[in-house]
Amino acid sequence: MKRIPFLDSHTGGEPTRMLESDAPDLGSGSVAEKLERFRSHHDTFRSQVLNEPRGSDVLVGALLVAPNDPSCQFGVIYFNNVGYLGMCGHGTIGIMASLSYQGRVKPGTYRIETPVGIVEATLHAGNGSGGYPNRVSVRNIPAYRYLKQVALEVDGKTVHGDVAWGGNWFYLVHDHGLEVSPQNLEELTDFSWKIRKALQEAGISGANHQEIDHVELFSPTPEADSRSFVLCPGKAYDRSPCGTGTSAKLACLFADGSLQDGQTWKQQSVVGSVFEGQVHMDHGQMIPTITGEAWVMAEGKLLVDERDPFGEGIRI
Ligand code: PYC
Repeated sequence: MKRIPFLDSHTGGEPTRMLESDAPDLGSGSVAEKLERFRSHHDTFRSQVLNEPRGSDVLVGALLVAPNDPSCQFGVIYFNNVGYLGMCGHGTIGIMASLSYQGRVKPGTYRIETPVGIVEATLHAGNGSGGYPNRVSVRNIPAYRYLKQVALEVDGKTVHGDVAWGGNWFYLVHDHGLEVSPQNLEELTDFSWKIRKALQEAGISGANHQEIDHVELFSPTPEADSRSFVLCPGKAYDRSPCGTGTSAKLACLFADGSLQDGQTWKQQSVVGSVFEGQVHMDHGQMIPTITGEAWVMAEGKLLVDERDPFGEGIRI
């Protein structure tokens, strides 16, 4: 019987499963190199701990690994039901709150090596209702808008979207004509998935031909500066406002002159949770910072019986 310790949290409704011990040995080198070893040689572990029946399509995994950069305290690889993420904003808030719950971090700033660069996570003082500090600001890697208002034919209508990088690639759409509400999740999912496919068919990608695997649909809301529905690569929607998606949004606003250095932007998710975001220019690069709270919700050991026909998780 294999036993894999985990700690689950959620950030604005979006879950993160933090794992560390009893994981495959990914060798030495940078976190980006470890991710490649994970992907090529240990993908079964991803499916085992994240896919049904031990996990679900919504869950994001966060494997803590030793950082290569000596200035970092932690390294992390994020993954989901279909593959791997460059960065994950809600996940970074989630692991900081989880480490805080475990007593491994105190309020202060920590540097974390991810496959796409180093982020800084600040755990704020003050206890959440669980009695541990759980409010976190993530100073992300530089974000930028790559393409502006790219037209796309989807389901007989034309939408326009910016292509932006916030640690993952996003296509950000305002003129979709759909209601961004929890009552409309099926239609939002369906349309966003069609957008994703249409982007592929039209050969529209991020820089260096990288696939745009996240779609964001925005609408106005009286409760924040904007509300969004974010579709993730495995067709699950993000219950949080999406940290990397909010970063991409901030990059577009900043590029349009609609957001100033240091100004706060409140991004609400389709289920109502809110991240606060700001941008700061640093050496000519636009650096987003995202703030939110996470809550621990389960800890234990996943059990994998070697005779279990679904021991490797259900891969679709
Ligand atoms: O918060 O960056 C994020 C994220 C990416 C995918 C799911 N959440």
